[in-house]
Amino acid sequence: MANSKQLPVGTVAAEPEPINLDWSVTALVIIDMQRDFMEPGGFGETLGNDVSQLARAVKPIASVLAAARDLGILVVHTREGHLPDLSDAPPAKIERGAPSLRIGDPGPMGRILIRGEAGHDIIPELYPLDSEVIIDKPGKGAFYATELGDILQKYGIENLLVCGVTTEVCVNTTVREANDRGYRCVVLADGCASYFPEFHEMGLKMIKAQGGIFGWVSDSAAVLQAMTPETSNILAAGASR
Ligand code: C5J
Repeated sequence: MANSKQLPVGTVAAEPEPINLDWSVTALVIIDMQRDFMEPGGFGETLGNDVSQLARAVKPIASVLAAARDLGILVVHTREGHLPDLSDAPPAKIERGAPSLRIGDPGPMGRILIRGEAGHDIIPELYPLDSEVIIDKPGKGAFYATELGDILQKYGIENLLVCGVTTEVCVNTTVREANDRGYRCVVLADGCASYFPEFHEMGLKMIKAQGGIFGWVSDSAAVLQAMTPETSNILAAGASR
């Protein structure tokens, strides 16, 4: 079941080169914009991180999300987290390090990184519509132990616009999984963030290096321009595909 609407093709300015995206077969994938990563008292902060580093990604994602909704492209939100009985959380993940609270412990937003708790929810600014896909994932990659691959196949998706947190962990892992499955991934630089700015930079460099070994890197302004029918060029010279 491909997108029932015939949508235009847009040329996205990106590195290492521009890319033409047929919006009918493109999905916006927003990774883990959850309170547990974004707000004080959640999983991210228990690991000793400065969660304020991630706020910069919210506005760029919100603008692309609004445009994607207007255009009618498939929107997928992911959430990292575990079942209340922790049966899907490997001991190796729970036990490592010396966090102030471990996965499953009670915190100010409910149990840390547990499905159904307030901290596991997506931040209000990017809250999913009922019609949008939500993928609950136990790992860092959105394909591991989830139905994401089946859903993308059902909709005939070939390209992913990827954003969210954190750049070098769940965004990078998902892009690598998607690349191996044959998807063209375009990562929004300003729609991603890390607790470590240097990891953000390197995480993006790793994706676009070597002729785009894992995918393309663009930004919200370029994607918004390519989503606007009046300004998007169909199959512009120099763009791949
Ligand atoms: C992390 C994520 N950083 N969503 N998760 O543990 O990147």
